[in-house]
Order: sequence, then structure tokens, then C-alpha cells
Amino acid sequence: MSKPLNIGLVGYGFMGRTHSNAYRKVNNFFELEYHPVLKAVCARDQAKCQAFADTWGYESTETDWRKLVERKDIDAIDICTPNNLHKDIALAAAANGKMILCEKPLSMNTAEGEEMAAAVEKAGVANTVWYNYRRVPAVTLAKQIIDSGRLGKIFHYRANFLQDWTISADLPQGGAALWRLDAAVAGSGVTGDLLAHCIDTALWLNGGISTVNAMTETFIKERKHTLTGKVEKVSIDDACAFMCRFDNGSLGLFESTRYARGHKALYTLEINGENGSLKWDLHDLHRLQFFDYKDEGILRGWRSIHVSDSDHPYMKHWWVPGLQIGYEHTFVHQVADFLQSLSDKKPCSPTFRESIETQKVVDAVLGSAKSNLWSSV
Ligand code: SOE
Repeated sequence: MSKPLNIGLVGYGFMGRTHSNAYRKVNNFFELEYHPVLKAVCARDQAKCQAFADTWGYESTETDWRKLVERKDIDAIDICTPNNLHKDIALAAAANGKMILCEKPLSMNTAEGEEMAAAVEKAGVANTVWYNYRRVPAVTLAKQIIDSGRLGKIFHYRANFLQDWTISADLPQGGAALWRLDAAVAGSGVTGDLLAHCIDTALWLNGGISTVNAMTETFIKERKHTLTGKVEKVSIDDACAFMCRFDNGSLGLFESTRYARGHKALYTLEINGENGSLKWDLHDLHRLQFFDYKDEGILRGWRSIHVSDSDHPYMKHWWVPGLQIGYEHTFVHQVADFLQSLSDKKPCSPTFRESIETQKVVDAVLGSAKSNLWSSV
């Protein structure tokens, strides 16, 4: 009989759904010592919270997260709120001895992240941040290939995250649906929301970043605020591009925007080494492109690896070889890894401490864009 791990989820938006789905599915596919129990969901609007609980099978509801984190029947708090609440909930949850799974980005800035990491370490509670794209099997396979040394010395790393959903000037900012456009709630725009994913993956695949030089732009300067009803200044970055130097000597180029007409969630990454290169694209997420210079000359070319075989990362847990999986499964993998880490008594990466590194790069990028100068991380 596996052991229960009682989950208290705070927030029921898009991420609340992806996480709940993962908790429900994980034990159907992974053999684990623990199984998540959907104990309680918490949100301010009782009726909506109850409707979410009914849809996803949560046993109870709360409307105040302070009460949730004090409940004796909760083992782990899952933070799916807008970014400005992450810190307070995490500090209170840690003080109550709860494990914490926090949605990305960890915090509004590095200073908050430091406080959060110190709190979970002081409490000695398990913690992780939901940077789910690490757990796309093709991306995990890229990590294995890079770590094997097969690419040789790395020269370049580049990543893009392109969307187009904020182009209309009529779109308001703020409120439950559009808090990502309000810097007071989100911390920043595309840098903290989208580039944070690219930075997390880059640090994991290619190591630390030492210096950055960035530019940002806010294309629409004023938008009506959903909560005040007034037209207010927009202070998020709508687009951001930066170049950087990695500790291993390679050069990085990153770009993100919500103004790339035609692109919905195009996360792409590429790494070029002396002996080979890898490319990955979220819109074709089960494939990894690999060029191996060691191949025989006349046969050299880009291979498109369909990452669906049972010896590919995570894939033996799913269907039969050749049948692929998708976006939602990355969250299932994160829960599986978190539960396994409890059995192994090991941290589940990225931990709060590890995610501060992403936060530092985000802060350096925003600082560089403001000063028009190179920034040290
Ligand atoms: C924004 O549109 C968003 O939902 C991000 O917040 C997610 O982290 C990203 O995975 C998809 O896009």
C-alpha cells in the first residue's frame, strides 16, 4: 500500500489545472511509495473554488491560504497563485512544516527568492519549483547527451519563447485573468514569465551565466486596469532580448515576446558544440534534432530523434514505443520526481535554492535593459 501525501493547492487558474491533473494521473503510470491525495484547494471566491474542487476531486475548500497552511491534515502546499503571493505563502507554509511545490518563477526578485530558500532550509522541508520544460523527455535526453560530453566544447546556446496574445491595445491589464500584464503582481513581463523557463533550462543544460546585456520594450504604454477601471501605465516588459556569456566560455542569445504574430507558445532552444549540435522546439516537443560531426562524412546530417522509445527518459512509463506524449505529461513527471525524491531522501531539482540562479539572471537582464550596460549576474 502506498503512503498518502496530502496536497493543499492554492490558486485554481491554468497552473492549478495542470498540477491537479498531474496529481490525479501520476500513480496510474509511475510506481511510487507515495500517492498524492487532493485534500484541499484554496481560493478567495468560495463558489468558484467549490466548482474547481468538484471538477478535480478535492475533498475540501478554504478561502484563506493562512488557514490552509495551518491545517494539520495537509503535508504539502502547492503554490499556483500570481507571483506576488509566492513569498508570503511559502514562508508561512515552511513555518508550519509543510513541503512546498511552487509554480515558476520562484519569486518577484532574487531577494524574495533568498528569503524563501532560507525558510525552507531552516524548516528542513522538501521543496521544488515547477519548471516543467526540463521534464519534456526530449529536453531531458538533450541533457543526457550534453552531459555525456558528446557535443564537445560548447560554443553557442540560443533560446526563444514567442507568443502573440497581448498585441491588442484593447486588452486590459490586471485582475484574475490578466495579472501577467501587471508588474506589481507579476514582477516583470516576458522576462520573468517566459525567459525564466529558457534561463532555467539553459542553466541546467549549459551551466552558469556570468554577464548579460539586454534590451526590453513595452509596445503598449497604457492599458485599462481591470481592478481600478482606469487607464494606467503598463510597466511590464512586452519583449526582451539579451545576449550573455556562460561560465563554460560559450555565448548565449535569448529572445522573448508576446508580439510575435502567429506564435502561440514557440519555445525553441539550440546548442552548438565542437562535435555536434542539438535543437528542440516545443511545437514538436517529442522530437530532438541531433547533428553528430563524428558520423561518416557522406552520411552526416541532422537526425530527428522521435523521443518515444522505452529507453528514452520517462517514456517506459507511458504507452508502447512510437506513441508520443505532450505538455501535460511534463507536470506528471515533475510530481513523479518529487514523490520519488521523498523516498530517496534527496532534493527534487530545481529546488528553491537552485531556482534563485534563474532569478539572479532575470534581475541582471532587467537591470541591464534599464541601464543600457552589461550586468554581472
Ligand atoms: C504565459 O502565457 C504562459 O502560460 C506561462 O506563464 C507559462 O509558464 C508557459 O509555460 C506558457 O505560457
